[in-house]
Amino acid sequence: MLDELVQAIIASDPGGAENHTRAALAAGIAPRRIISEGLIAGMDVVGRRFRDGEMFVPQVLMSARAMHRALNLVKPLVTAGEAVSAGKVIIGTVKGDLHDIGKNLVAMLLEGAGFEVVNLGVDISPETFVAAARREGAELVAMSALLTTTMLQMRQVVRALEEAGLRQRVRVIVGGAPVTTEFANEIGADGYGLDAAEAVELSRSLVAANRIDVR
Ligand code: B1M
Repeated sequence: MLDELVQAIIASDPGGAENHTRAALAAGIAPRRIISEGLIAGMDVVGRRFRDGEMFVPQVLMSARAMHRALNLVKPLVTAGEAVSAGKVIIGTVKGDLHDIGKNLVAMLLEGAGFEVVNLGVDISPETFVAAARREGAELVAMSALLTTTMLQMRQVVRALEEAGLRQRVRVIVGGAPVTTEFANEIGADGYGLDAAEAVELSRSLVAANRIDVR
């Protein structure tokens, strides 16, 4: 039954995802299992296929819509004790930059992977990133930039997090077409994601390592 849900997500089929979720709930499958073995499993495949060029932006957006439809059914049923977040992420496109398609894909795949995502939108100042990271108790700040001019803002955000005393507990990842691993290292970020799937893998490993560090 959960296999069918996984297939509906991969097939970018919101109606199917909703139906299979209802069927799984009716069969008594725990909401938490539906999320991890249905929705997250499906979005994992979507992320990998997108990275490998086997799925394209419109399909990924429809898969994310399917995931959200199903998630809306199960989320209210997840009890407080059952809800295990993969981590809390603040994501935004940096100041001066209005490109948001790639950033939204990253946000959707992160959500699909079980992260709690606060999507700030576009044209986000360092002060806004810092305020959101503090307010939300974020474990990760994720920044996107598509312009060679605006990617420089990422350095300001890293500095602002340092000045606010948050850098120890908040990991930072960056991405977007002009960004590189070298640039990420140079500005003191914790990692660079080439694409949305890589951003998810990186986020998983950074949050897991950070949770061990702060224990
Ligand atoms: Co703009 N634009 N644009 N644009 N635009 C580019 C980026 C450009 C390369 C086009 C070109 O000249 N060939 C060029 C940048 C040149 C440069 O700086 N090197 C450019 C320019 C110059 C501009 C304007 C300055 C044009 C003008 O007004 N003269 C202007 C700037 C506005 C501003 O931001 N202040 C501008 C405006 C726009 C539109 C508003 C028209 C529109 C954006 C609409 C929107 O986003 N809602 C737009 C678009 C659509 C593009 C192109 C055509 C497509 C970008 C896109 O969405 N790609 C782009 C050319 C191109 O890339 N072919 C271009 C699809 C998306 C899925 O990919 O965003 O790369 P991408 O995201 C990928 C990865 O990069 C990565 O994962 C994603 C999925 O795998 N990724 C991350 C992204 N963020 C990540 C974060 C991570 C990890 C991975 O971790 C946190």
